[in-house]
Amino acid sequence: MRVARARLGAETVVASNVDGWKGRVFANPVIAGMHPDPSVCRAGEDYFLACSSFEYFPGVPIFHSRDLVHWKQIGNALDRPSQLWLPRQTPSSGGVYAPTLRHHDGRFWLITTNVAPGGGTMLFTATDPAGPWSEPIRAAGVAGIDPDLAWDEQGRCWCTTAGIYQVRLDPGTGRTFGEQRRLWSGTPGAQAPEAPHLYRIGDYWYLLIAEGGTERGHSISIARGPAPGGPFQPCPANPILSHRSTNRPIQNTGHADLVEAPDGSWWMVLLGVRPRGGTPGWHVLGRETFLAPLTWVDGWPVVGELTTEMRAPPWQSHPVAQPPFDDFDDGRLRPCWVSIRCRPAESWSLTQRPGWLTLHAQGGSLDDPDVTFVGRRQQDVSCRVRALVDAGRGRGGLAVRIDEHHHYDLEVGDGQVRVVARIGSLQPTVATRPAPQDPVRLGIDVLASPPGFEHPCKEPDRLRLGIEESDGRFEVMAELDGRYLSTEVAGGFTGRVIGMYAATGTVHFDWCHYEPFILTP
Ligand code: 6LW
Repeated sequence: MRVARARLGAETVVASNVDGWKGRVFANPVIAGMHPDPSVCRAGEDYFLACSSFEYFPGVPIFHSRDLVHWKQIGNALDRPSQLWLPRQTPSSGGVYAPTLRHHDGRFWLITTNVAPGGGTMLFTATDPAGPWSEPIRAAGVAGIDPDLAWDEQGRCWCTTAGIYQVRLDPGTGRTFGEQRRLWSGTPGAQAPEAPHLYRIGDYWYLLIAEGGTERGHSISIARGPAPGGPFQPCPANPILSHRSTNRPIQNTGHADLVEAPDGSWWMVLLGVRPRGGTPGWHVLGRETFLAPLTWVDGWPVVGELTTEMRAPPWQSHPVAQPPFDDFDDGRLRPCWVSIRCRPAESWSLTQRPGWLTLHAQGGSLDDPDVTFVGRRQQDVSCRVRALVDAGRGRGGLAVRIDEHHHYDLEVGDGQVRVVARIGSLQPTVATRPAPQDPVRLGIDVLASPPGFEHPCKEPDRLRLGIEESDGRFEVMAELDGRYLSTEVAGGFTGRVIGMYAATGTVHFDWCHYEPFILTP
C-alpha cells in the first residue's frame, strides 16, 4: 500500500491511493516532551489535563482540548511563589510530583505532592483552570505521593495515594478523617503500586493503578469493588496495558487516567517514552503524554492499540498552532517558559529593555542551584533553536539541560563564544571562537537518529551547537552525542529543557525561536 503523508503540527493526514480509504490519524504523543503523569477531566465539551513539573517553576502545566488530540497549554496551576517556592537544595527530579485534576460541583480541584523540604500534599481549587488557582490548602494527614480525589454519592471526598492507601478528606480545609487505610498492594510480585485513580462507573468503583516502576517494566492494572473503600477484586486480565518485554517504539507505559467523551466513548491518557539508538535505548524528551482508546467488556476496560500514529476520534477538531517564535513583545512570559526551582523577580525583566528578555545572573552557570534560566521543554526528536543574544554586560547563552550535572552550554561573553559539555563530573570546554558580531545569533540543532532499538547507530540523537552567521549560514562549533543528555544516563524523572541563561552580569535576548524539523519523505 502506498501512503502519502504530510505532517501538520501534531496531526498527520494520511491518504491511501490503493484502497481508497481516506481518514485522519493523529500523532502520539498528544503532548510531547516532558509532560508525565497526565491527569485529565472533562467539563461539558472541554477537556483539561495537568502534569508533574518536578524542579521547574511555574509548576503543574495545565492544557485544554476539545478533542483529546490537540492540546494547548493555557497556564500553570502553581504560578506564584506563595503557591510554590522550591528551596535551593531541591534536587533535580525533586519538587512537584503527580497531580490529579478533577471537576466537581462546578469547580476544578487539583491535588499534588511537593516532595521538596517543607512541601507535602497540597490542594488547589479554581473556577477557571487557566487560573488563578487558590493558595495551597495543606493536607498534613495525607502521606505518600500520587494523591487522587474522588467524591461518593453522599458527597464525601476520598483521597487515595500510592501504596495503595486511602483516607477521607475535606478538600476545602485539607482536614482528614481517621488514618490512611491500605486498599490494595497491586499484582503480587510487581513493584511500586502507585498512581491510583478511583472512579464510579456503572455498578462498580474502579481503582486504576500503575505498577512495575516507571521504567521499562511499567504497567497499568485495575481492580473493582462495591464501594470507594473496596473490597477490590483485581481484573483477571491485569495488566490491562504494558509494553514491557516488547520492542515497540513507545515504552515505559503507565500512570494513566480515564475520561469519557460526550459520545460515550472512553479514552485513556498515560505516560510513555520513546527510546532511540542502540541497546538499551535512550529517551531524551522525558516521559510524554499519550492517548489510547478504551472499550468495556464484561465490566472491565480493554485498552486499544497504542501506537505513534493512531486513528483519530471522529470528532477531531482542528490542530492548535503553537507559535514557534517568541520575540518577547507580549509583555508577559508565555506559560511554556520555565525556570529552575524559582524565578525571583529581580532575575528577569521584559520591560528593562522593551521587546527583549533581560536576565540578571543570580548564580553561576547551569551547575549552580541559583542559575538564572528561562527554558522550554524539548518536544520534538529533531528540532532547531535560535536566539539573538546581547551579552555586552555579562556572559550567557543557550543551554540544553536534563539536570545540573548533564547539560550542554553554548555561551557568549567577553567577545568569545564557547561550548561547554557537562557530563557527570566532567566539564570540558569543547570549542571556543571569537564572537562574529554583537548581538550574536546562537543556535542548536538536535538531529534524531533513525528509530529502532536495533539500529547500528548507538546514540539517540546528536546536538550541533554553533553560530548563525549574518549570511544565514549555520557554523557548527561542536557536534555532541545525545546519550549524555538522556534519562538512562542522567537518571531521574525528567527530560530535556532548552533555554536561555545568564551566568554572569546581564544578558539580553531579543527573540528565541524553537521549531521542529519535519522530514517529509
Ligand atoms: C510519580 C509516580 C510515577 O509520582 O513517577 O510513573 C513519579 N509514575 O506515579 C514521578 O513522576
